[in-house]
Amino acid sequence: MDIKKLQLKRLKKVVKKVYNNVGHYRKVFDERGITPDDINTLEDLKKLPFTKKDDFRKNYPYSMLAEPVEKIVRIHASSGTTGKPTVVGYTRKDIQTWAELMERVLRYAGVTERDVLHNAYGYGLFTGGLGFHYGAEKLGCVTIPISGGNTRRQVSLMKDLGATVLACTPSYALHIAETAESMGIDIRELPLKVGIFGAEPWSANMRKEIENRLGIKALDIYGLSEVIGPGVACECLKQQGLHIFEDHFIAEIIDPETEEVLPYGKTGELVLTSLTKEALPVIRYRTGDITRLIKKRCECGSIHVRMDKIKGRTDDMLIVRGVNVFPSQIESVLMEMEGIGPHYLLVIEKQHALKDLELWVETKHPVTADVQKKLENKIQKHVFTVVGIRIEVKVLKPKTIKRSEGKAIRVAEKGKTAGLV
Ligand code: DLL
Repeated sequence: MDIKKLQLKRLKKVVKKVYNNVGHYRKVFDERGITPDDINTLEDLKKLPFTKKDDFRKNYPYSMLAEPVEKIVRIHASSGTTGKPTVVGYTRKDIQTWAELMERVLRYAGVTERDVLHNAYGYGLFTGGLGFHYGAEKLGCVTIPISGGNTRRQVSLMKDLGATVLACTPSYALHIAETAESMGIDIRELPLKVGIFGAEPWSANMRKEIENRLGIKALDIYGLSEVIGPGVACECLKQQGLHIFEDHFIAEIIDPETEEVLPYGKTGELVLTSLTKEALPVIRYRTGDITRLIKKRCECGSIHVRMDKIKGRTDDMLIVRGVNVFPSQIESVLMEMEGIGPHYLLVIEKQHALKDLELWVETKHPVTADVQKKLENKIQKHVFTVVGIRIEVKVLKPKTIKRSEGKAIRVAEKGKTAGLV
């Protein structure tokens, strides 16, 4: 069936389901005077209200579920740095759908039953570990459920068990590379060939750094707990953007201020509607992630539309003297500089009414005070040229900034950096 026809059929079904089963959707649809009968074309999606993270908070923990508890077989939750976490539920069929999507991700990366997958995403309430695990078992490769942490042991096991695929956050991939170097192990000599990295923003230059240090092809994977977990979109071996699996999700890009839907190619906030989820369908979920859709078909032959690498989250965007800056832009600048390590921290004076921003970054090798001063000036100039803002730069000794085992912390408030360096 044509993908658009399939999407419409599934959209009608899911809209009916949430209207009948979820108090929140019934209420917000009623407020707009919309019923499921108003959805007759894909364009009609625009009539439906957006869903926000706050709706999950208000309906904590179970009221967004469209199935009774006896149909739920699994719960996950997003970390939620502020307030309550977002709780998400899955039916048995949802777990199967998710495993199919994750198997697809692995196939896009060229993984086969002969591969050995070292899965260093965290197992537990976070969707990364188990999401990859079920997809890998479905595909039939050897799955190593190592989870995050104890990095020296990770390196030894990767070597001993002959890992060919690495799955973890991009920042943890770098930590693994660094740990291997300190153990005198050249990871590029190992059979490892591909990495599937996501759960946090990472720049194109970070990709180069990871590929060089690990001697692999590094692919991007995207997803979020509210929508299913990892497996919403991923790169193929062409590395030209992430394919959004359109048989299961409809993607829109909106202007985050006006909420107007933007055309293909325009950058804005990604909005996702799930088409096949049973326990927790989401209608027009505002992800907070900034990207754009690419209309042109990919050379790989996939029918699924692509999006650019995520630039950052709307709530991570810093406004420095009127200029909008995403941490990934600063990261990109740093990665191009000789002698500077890929580990950094942006230290802000105050979250709101932002005035001052400091960039803390490490050198790769120990340097003299003189070289350190020169580097600070050089980085400051470079950031100014590329990003357009003048910021304070503090060059630190190698291995001062805390390494991440999951999602890296890139922004911290001044006075609250204890434990981060
Ligand atoms: O991070 C799911 C996941 C696990 C994705 C493993 C990929 C790999 P949450 O913890 O709910 O779920 O966080 C979702 O993480 O809204 C983005 O802001 C960010 N994110 C996820 N993947 C990427 C990516 C998982 N490839 C939030 N690039 C999302 C940039 C990403 N940001």
